[in-house]
Amino acid sequence: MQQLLDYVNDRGRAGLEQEYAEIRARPPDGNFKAAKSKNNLPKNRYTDVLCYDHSRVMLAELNGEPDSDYIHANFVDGYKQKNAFINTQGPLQKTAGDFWKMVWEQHSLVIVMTTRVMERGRPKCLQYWPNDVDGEMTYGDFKIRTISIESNSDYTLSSLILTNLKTEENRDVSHWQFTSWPDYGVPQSAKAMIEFLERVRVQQANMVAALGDVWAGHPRGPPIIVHCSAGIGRTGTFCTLDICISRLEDVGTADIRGTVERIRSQRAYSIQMPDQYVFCHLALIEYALLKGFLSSADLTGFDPTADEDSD
Ligand code: PTR
Ligand code: PTR
Repeated sequence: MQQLLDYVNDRGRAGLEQEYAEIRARPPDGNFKAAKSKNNLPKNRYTDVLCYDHSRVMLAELNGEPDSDYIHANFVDGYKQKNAFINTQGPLQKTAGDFWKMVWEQHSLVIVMTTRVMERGRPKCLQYWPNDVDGEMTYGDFKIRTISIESNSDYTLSSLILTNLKTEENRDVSHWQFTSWPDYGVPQSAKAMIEFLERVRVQQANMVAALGDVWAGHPRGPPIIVHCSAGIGRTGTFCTLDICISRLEDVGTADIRGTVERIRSQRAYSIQMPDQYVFCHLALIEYALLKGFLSSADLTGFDPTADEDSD
């Protein structure tokens, strides 16, 4: 981990921002054919944020409905785990039925949302789940009921029951909304984000374990769905941190740049702001300190903001 400290110290904030600019300057490496098809254009929240073909999540097609397999969502690998995540945009009124269909078809148990529904007076995401206990909503073939809510200053956890109205089957889904992360920005402190992330992992592990044999061959279970508004900036930052923390726990090293590049190869444009790229470094250092991979003595002379105003 000393390596990460040296890396950040050598570059300073300006150097990391430069590194991010290099990553971002690379053109997307893949096609966006499905996202650009005439039927699908209205299903994209932002016209300038498209969804790769090669990693997209396909919905079971509806007979006679062209392009009904499309949703703005991509599989993203985790640390030594293929398709650990599905990164997606915040559902729109016209895509909320598709969103819940995806949750159902992929057997997802946990949804992570890193945006608020409205930010600075603008809609960022549909209120696609009931935000009151016993509230119910229906989208397409799915009914969603909220059975409990736990709120604190940085995040809200809602326990939901998802019902497939066609088969009348019920499933538990756990919804985790991080509420103190501004779009185009970073959380004020990494602590809350780290706690959030750890609780999300424990939740996924508990839900997978509770299903017993169902996930026997895949002990880490189905993909965790992660979304913000566009599903690239904050979503990409969350996944970067999760992957880097897993690597740190496993082999004690960090590879933030490589992680961001890999995520971007599956979910185009992931990590939207230089600040978010810098945040990944600082948050990982904070995590390393919290968990004893680094001691405060290691931080003597560490000043990532040193180059802040140098150019
Ligand atoms: N067209 C939007 C823009 O003007 O920036 C696209 C966009 C929106 C991109 C939000 C990123 C956004 O952030 P996030 O992925 O964190 O929701
Ligand atoms: N409105 C967004 C922005 O300007 O950041 C839309 C956008 C998103 C534009 C991604 C370009 C993007 O690609 P890249 O991250 O590769 O520059």
